[in-house]
Amino acid sequence: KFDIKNYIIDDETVRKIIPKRYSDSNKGSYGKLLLLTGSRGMTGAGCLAGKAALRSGLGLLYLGVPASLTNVYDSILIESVTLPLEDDDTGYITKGCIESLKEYMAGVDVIALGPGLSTKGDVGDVVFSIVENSKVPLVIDADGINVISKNIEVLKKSNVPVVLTPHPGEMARLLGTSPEEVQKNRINVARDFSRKWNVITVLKGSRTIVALPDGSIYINTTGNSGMATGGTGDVLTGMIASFICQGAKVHEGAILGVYFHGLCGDNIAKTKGEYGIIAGDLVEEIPYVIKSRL
Ligand code: NPW
Ligand code: AMP
Ligand code: MG
Repeated sequence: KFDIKNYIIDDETVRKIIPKRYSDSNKGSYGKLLLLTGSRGMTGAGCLAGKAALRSGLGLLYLGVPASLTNVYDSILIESVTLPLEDDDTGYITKGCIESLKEYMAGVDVIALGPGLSTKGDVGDVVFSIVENSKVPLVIDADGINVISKNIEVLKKSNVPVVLTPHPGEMARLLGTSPEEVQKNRINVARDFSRKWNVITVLKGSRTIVALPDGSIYINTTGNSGMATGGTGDVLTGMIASFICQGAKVHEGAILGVYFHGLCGDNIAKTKGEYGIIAGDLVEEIPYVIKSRL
């Protein structure tokens, strides 16, 4: 068979697909993102993802978060609009929020979900409802992936492009295998998963792979071991969603996200080295790496 297409993601790839900005534009021109995130003890994930989306050029950020935790987001993410979701009063969303979510979902261009959500209580029901009902592209990470692992057939009920961003541990949960098995055969694992479930798979790790449903594979060339630290994946989720919101094709949003995310890590490593990078450093580096490739 000669239909296998593997590509490298490098400077040349991304320069052609960075969404343009126009002088005659406004915040609506650069998209509205709904980020469903957060649970007790994991508010940082959404703050990182949300800030990364804004630093990547997003027009408007809406944070769907457990009602009892909104204070955290209101004080940390002062540029975003907080949408309180019905919760159990201890910081875990409940099924009751599905109705209000439907209203919020109607007004946005992309929905990102999963960072810091937890898998407790009704999170699964809420995530499945979004997968089944969304009319806009979805970027699903972390606990969004973890609950889908328990009911993977739900992916067939989606009517929109879906990007899944598993790390090898999450990919193993999706497949019912071990991270070691995933790592042994990263390209084929990602390719088979994308073909079977008709999704764009971003299999993270050293040399992140972006796999498309048609079998194409894009291999990233940026990034380093300094990025192996808590919260860096949450930053990537925000970046990918942001580029799609700004008008990139869905798979191009994934390619732009992984490339610039890794480039943030590489730039920072030039001064700080690979030991002391933290996820928030990546967020602050985003504007500079984009500017460097325009
Ligand atoms: P190990 O430990 O190496 O044996 P989980 P999580 C494996 C939120 N966060 N290669 C790993 O295996 C996230 O958004 C919140 C091989 C382990 O078994 C999620 O909602 C933060 N194996 C939630 O926490 C900051 C690998 O996967 C498992 C691997 C849980 O997400 C932190 C670990 O993954 C965090 O982002 C690799 N490259 N990578 C906040 N500030 O609010 C991972 N594994 O159990 O899914 O836990 O990724 O921390
Ligand atoms: P997560 O595990 O969800 O927080 O995601 C970790 C992020 O850091 C992903 O984007 C990985 O690709 C990246 N990352 C982690 N370790 C490395 C590494 N050794 N080399 C390059 N990138 C890495
Ligand atoms: Mg993660």
